[in-house]
Amino acid sequence: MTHFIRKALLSLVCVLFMATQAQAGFYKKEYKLSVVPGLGSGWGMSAVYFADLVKEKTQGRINIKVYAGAQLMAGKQTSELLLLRNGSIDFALASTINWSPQVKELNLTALPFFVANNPDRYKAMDAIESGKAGKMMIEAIEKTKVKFIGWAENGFRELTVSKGPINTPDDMKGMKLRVCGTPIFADIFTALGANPQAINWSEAVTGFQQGIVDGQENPTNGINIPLKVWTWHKYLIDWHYMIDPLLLTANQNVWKNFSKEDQEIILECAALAEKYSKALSRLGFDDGSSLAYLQSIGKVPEITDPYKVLEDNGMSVIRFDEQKIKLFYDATESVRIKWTSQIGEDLVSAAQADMNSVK
Ligand code: X2X
Repeated sequence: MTHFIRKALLSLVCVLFMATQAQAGFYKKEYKLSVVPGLGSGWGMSAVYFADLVKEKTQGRINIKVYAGAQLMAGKQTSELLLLRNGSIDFALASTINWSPQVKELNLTALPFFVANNPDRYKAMDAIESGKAGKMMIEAIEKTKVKFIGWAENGFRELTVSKGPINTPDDMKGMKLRVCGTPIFADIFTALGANPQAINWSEAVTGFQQGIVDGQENPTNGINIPLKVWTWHKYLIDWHYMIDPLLLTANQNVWKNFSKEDQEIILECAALAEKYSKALSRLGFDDGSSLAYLQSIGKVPEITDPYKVLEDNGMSVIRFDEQKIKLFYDATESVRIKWTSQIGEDLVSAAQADMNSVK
């Protein structure tokens, strides 16, 4: 009898154990989070911030390690989505730019002079993400069977060049510019008369060192400053021609294996990471709210005045006024038309409506 009870109890314990596991799944010792640039970039810092928060708030149950420098995809940044889908990568803090070859909707914010063509470019970006257009983008991402967890930000992309200044599209004639291997970039820079060169980020710096290209475009706080871009380029064209939102995402099976409670915690951490990431990206370019936020969480970075740092390091910053923007806007009209039909008229109109609602 005792033997029978003991056996029954043992079975019961086994069943209960299996039930909890079925609900929550087995957790891996380490989850790999992919990031294309280095750990010193705003992007890398945001990824580490997120991973640290998750570890702390799950009391170590979920241990995410950030793999920077595109190392999980051997440098080939446009294969990140595929690797996340097939489970080689567990999490990604990914750029729309690197996924847009596969998810056409993600070209939306790469439409030239589209988001920044608003009185407050940051408000316009936030309105898209929290509006109808953002919802449509998330649906497009989740159709590829990855879990969308939250937004973050690489930033508005500014041009840096070794030869300058650039004031009109004519000044860009024949310039060799490094771009990522995503088709809309080739179209934009070809329309402006330049000579775009598709080079993975992992090889781009060598290209700058060797002078293979005359310039490149990337966000100032997130990439250009940490990279010390002034080492090779003397001009920064502050034109905000497009913005690069980041997508915090997870492999679908990895996500499903987490308990409901842990999923909630991850989403909370993602919301905090979004605030941190946006503040890093916008610091020195907005009305001061990014600085105030970073102060409130005790994470003010060393550099708070990006224009001063660029100039102190010998760069000429060419700020584009409305008149100059108009020249570049007109020169890229054909790109907006072509890519609006690729992205989908409905999505582009939804984004326009979202942005208009905060004008
Ligand atoms: O390749 C780039 O320029 C970078 C680092 O910004 C992205 O991955 C989109």
